[in-house]
Amino acid sequence: NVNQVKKQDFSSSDINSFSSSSSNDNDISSSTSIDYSSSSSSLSSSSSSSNNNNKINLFDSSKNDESSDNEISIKIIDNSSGNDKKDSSSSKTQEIDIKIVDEKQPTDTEQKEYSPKPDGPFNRINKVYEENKAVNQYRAESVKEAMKFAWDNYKQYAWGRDELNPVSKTAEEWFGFGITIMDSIDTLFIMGLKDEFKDARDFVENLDMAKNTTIKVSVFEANIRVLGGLLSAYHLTEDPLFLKKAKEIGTLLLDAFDSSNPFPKAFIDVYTKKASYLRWTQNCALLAEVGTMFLEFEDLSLLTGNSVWKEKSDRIIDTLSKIKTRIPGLVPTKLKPEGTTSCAPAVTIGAMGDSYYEYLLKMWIYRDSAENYREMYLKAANSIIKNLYKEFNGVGFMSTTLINGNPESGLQEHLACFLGGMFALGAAANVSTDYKVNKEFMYIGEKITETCAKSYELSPTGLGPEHFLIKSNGEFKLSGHGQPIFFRLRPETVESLFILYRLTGDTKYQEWGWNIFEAINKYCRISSGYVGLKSAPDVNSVKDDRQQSYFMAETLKYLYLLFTDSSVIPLDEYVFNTEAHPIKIIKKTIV
Ligand code: DMJ
Repeated sequence: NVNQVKKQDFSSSDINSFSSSSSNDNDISSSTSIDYSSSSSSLSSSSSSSNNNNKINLFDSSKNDESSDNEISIKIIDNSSGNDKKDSSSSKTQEIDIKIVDEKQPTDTEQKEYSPKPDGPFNRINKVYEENKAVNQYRAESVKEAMKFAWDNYKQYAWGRDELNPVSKTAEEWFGFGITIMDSIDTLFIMGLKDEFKDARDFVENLDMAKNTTIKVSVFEANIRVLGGLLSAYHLTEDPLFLKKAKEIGTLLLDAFDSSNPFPKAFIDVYTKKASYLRWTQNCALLAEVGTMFLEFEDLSLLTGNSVWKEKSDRIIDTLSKIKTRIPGLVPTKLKPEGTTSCAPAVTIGAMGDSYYEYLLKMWIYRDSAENYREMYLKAANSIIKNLYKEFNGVGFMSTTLINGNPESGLQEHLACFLGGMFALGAAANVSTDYKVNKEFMYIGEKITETCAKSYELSPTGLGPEHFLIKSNGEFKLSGHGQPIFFRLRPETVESLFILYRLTGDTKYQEWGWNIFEAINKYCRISSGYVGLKSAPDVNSVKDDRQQSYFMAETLKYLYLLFTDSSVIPLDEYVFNTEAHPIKIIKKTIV
């Protein structure tokens, strides 16, 4: 009777590898719907429950994030004696406790019971999932085992530090936030790795972020990995600790902004609060760095009720929307801090540009009243197809960079392989009002995904290189051409495979993903963790010495989701940040 009421990787570290300078430059709940209307500073929220007209002022800073359990005791008088004639003496008085469960209390790490999502544009896998259930379960378990193995080794050799160096069994300190833990929490939760999740939570609880003395914390990386990871952990668990910590890192990141410029500086010393630029960019901002904060910053404002992050994010998108571009929607990669002009004309959808384009779409998927994002996305997407997409003999690929208006012919970066999933997701969400345009987006998404998967399939190790070339007869060239061809455990291809599988139900994406997983196990798993290869196509390649934090955040998460059923992180309920941390969509209708 108790009722429960109720980028060394591109982007930033890769960005640093372009640098000529030294390594110093390492140098409310889901039931609440939010009305963003058009005014950015007066968000209001109303409960979706029709009989509750309470208006919550989300931006009331006095609101306490950590509400507590309420227990009330009530008396129930039972008159049902089974006798028509009422006899008050036979009434039974019962005292029962009603526990009002606060929605933000931590939940168990158990998986929810399987209740498949209805078929629709974001889910076409129920039938094929059931048909191959045993295989799917075996594969999901295998990926889970890989996650546990990677985690256990990190725990043994690098606990609390940023990343594990498996060959030397040492730890890599990058900017001192235990990045691997922050990046892994949600994956551990999704996979139901309870003990590991508990260890991660304990670490987060005891971490005093303001005491970090790393001089140069990358604002971009801290945003996508630390803030993104904590927000996602909060969305999945509703444990207030994660929101408290997200607020902590979000507050520290605010020091990267000053009132005169819209863009944040690239680094922040959270201890002294001094911000600095990337030295090798001559104080210019990089598009991917400043254009990949919208989702995390808005979500933090929404969840805390403090508009400060959304205001920064609005100012950035506003500035970017006004920059004059040679090609509609394609913003130059290096920008003046005041945001009025670019520092150089080159445009890229690969390293240093990539996730800006991803976030234009994802902001429109995330919330209502995001027409500015949609328009900017459509302009960019159409220009990408027109200027960078090519098909040679049926092989479709993206040249990632436009220099002086000309595409770098035939060269594709692995980092740009996320575009397959991006184009397909936009199509499924009907980002264009023109049916034919969405159809074309889906086609491009499928083509890019296929090409990226092929770069793995054709490689003797089964692992695709960082760069590959498509010749004019459609042949793949996986080596040479002066660009790095390492394999760094990156996620972009398996990310697209996962998205395409959910959207089409075509099991070929699962097969390609499984082959990649097996190749990773064959060539990258050593006794003390997972490492990359210096040369992806070389079966005798020298291994690198790094278990990248995004391997557990992204690569293993997407591989796991490729073999789970449609109830696990449904694409109409969550949008992934660029580091694969799922954030709850607040848009009322997404298709
Ligand atoms: C990740 O940190 C993110 O996906 C980022 O957007 C791009 N690079 C790495 C993984 O390759």
